[in-house]
Amino acid sequence: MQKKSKIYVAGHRGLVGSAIVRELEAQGYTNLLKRTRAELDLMDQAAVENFFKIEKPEYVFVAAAKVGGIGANKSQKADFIFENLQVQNNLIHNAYKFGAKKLLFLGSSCIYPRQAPQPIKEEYLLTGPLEETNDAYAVAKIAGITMCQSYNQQYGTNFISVMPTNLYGINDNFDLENAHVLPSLLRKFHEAKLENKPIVEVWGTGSPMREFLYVDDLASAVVFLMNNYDGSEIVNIGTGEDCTIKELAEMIKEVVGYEGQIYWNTSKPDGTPRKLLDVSRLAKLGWKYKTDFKTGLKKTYEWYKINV
Ligand code: GFB
Repeated sequence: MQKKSKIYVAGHRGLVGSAIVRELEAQGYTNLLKRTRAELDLMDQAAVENFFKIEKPEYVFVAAAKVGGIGANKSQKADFIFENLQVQNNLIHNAYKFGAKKLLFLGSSCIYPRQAPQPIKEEYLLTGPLEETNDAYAVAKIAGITMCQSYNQQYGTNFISVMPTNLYGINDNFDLENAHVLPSLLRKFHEAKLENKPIVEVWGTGSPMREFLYVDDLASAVVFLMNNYDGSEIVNIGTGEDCTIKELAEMIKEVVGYEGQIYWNTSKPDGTPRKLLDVSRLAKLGWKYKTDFKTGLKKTYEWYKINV
């Protein structure tokens, strides 16, 4: 990308999209294209086609998606598969139709088989059954990856797909029913501290393991890959380290300064036992994450206290 390239960030207001915009601006890219949902409904095929026809972006970051934690994924499977397929089809097809130079598609680490060997290598994709709680979302994302690969093969496009691990950071979703575990627990422990609640409910057994990447690092990785990677093979983006949900809860309890007890509600699902990504492909390309977990957690909590 050149500093004046026309770069469209689809989903620019979300956790990932807003971080990508911050990273692009910090690196001096001045010609960024953004549309709010009110300005452009990405579910509307004709509207998206018209937008690409007029604007003809050169680079497209597909950071628009319907996303959520285990609760949302389990209870809204129809919405997750329909909305994600619709949005990515519209963006990928029109990026091809109106000659985008390059597109970066964002998947997720939940696309891998539930029992994949750990750490998970990119080639383990489609080698086993998916995690039930998020199979609808995973199938949609796998379709997006396959679509990018198919358009590259048939039409000679340059559409790359990247698989981030669990992300967190400023501008995340803190809704207790639909959010991911980290923002949910930050909010639960924070509110319990303010309201002097004696106990905080945490879902599941606490034994599953999760890897967390600070969203600004993800943004740095996707800008790096947009500028340095042209393959059709997917690329994992993560830290290569994970912890149990129990350790996460203890860390968040400490960062927030909550003194009460934790109640493990095992009627809630645990989800995938582990999904640690093998990040050696990305390391070989020359990128590594920077923000250590404690620092990222503190930054996110500071932001939360001021903005939420
Ligand atoms: O981030 P999360 O909701 O989704 O993490 P996944 C779920 C894990 O955290 C489960 C535990 O083991 C939950 O039992 N957990 C404990 C909680 N307390 C809470 C809580 O208050 N809220 C939530 N949400 N979880 C998602 C996929 O899987 O990962 C998505 O469903 C996406 O599709 C995302 O891929 C990155 O990490 O299990």
